[in-house]
Amino acid sequence: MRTRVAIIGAGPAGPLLSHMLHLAGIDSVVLETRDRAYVEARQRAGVVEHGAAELLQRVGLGERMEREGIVHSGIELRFSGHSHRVDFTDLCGRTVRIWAQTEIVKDLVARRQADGGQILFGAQATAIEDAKGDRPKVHFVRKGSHQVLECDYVAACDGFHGIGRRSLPRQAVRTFDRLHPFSWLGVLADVAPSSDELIYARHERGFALHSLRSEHVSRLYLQVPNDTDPAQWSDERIWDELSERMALPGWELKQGPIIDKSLTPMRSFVTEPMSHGRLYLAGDTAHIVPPTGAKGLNLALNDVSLPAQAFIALYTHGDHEPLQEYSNTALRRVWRAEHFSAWMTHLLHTFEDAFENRLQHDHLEFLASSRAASTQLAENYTGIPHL
Ligand code: RFL
Ligand code: PHB
Repeated sequence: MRTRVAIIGAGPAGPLLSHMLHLAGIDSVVLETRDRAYVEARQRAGVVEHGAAELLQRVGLGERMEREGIVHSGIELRFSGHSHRVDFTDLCGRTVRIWAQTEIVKDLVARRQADGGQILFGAQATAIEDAKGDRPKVHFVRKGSHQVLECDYVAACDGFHGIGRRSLPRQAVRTFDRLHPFSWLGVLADVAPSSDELIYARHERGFALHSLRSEHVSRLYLQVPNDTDPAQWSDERIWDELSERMALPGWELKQGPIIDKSLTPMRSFVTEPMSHGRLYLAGDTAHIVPPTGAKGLNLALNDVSLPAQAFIALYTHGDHEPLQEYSNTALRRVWRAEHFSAWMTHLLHTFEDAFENRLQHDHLEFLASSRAASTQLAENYTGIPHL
């Protein structure tokens, strides 16, 4: 089997790259270890920033998002019984969209299949051979048989636990890693959202987030200790804790059946550089952010738009430079998102340290009173263009 670009992983990053290459007439094959139903149902992100929404529209994948997604022009911060709205439109002229990652993946997979693209589900990449040579190969196992995909380039979009990052020689990379001392217990609930906008709440019992998936489905998160077993959290306990952490006079959290429950560790992680020879890393395989800043999906989409343009420059104009510059260009946006995500995480979660908690409170008061401080949050949350 042979293709120009071998892509590992069909999260949002891999199929978007394959689609963008297809628009320029460049052939690719996507290998995905899971089946189609699994990747289309995996509950994850829900916020699409301004530039990422524009990117999806530009490549013809924005139609359902435009029709069914919800435009949000601000978020609410809750702390010490106060509420402060950060008005994105007023502060920086941009908005975000509530549009689930599951829907983006569904549209991408359907579009690749309609265009005759190859996404091989149930195909687990096991090794990347000769990334430094002219003819790299990806070894994979499908239906019990070992196969080889020969290619010009490999794009590893295989998430944090994939083989892409681990295929870079240890001496060629530097990694930056921080595991935060808490996790998120996330639930999906069959109940109309209790607020029109996202609520980020800091409470002495811990952080809580109110998000949504549609007019009928709410998505909520609670800060919990790292070793939490979601099975120990009954639906009643979850609703009680959410209500207490988000409490505001005159406001009530609507409750309903919980249809999904999961635990997400909070990690910050970056690999430098994001390429080695003919192997390019994109998305969660190269970097992880804690979800407080809603940046992971957006970084993954932005990452792949760079190699897509770089492969197009190479195959259509023989221009190697954008591909050579990929890692440096991508890392600028990655580090901005890392800083913002760590900062939001720090601002809103409860720590053991009393001094730290007192500083957070002061910072939240400052955000609520300073337009400049709120503007930097709005700029980063909606996504800084041209970074
Ligand atoms: P993915 O989505 O992990 O996809 C990688 C794919 O690669 C496959 N794979 C392999 N395939 C073949 N061979 C192998 N050896 C393979 N190893 C792995 C996997 O099966 C999988 O299908 O990575 P990608 O494409 O880089 O996308 C990254 C995003 O999924 C992630 O950053 C976001 O979901 C993060 N995130 C959020 N991001 C936002 O921008 N906004 C948000 O609101 C937001 N909320 C979240 C989040 C992530 C969360 N969790 C569960 C981690 C909320 C949560 C709770
Ligand atoms: C979500 O809707 O899943 C979501 C929203 C905002 C975040 C993280 C997750 O910061």
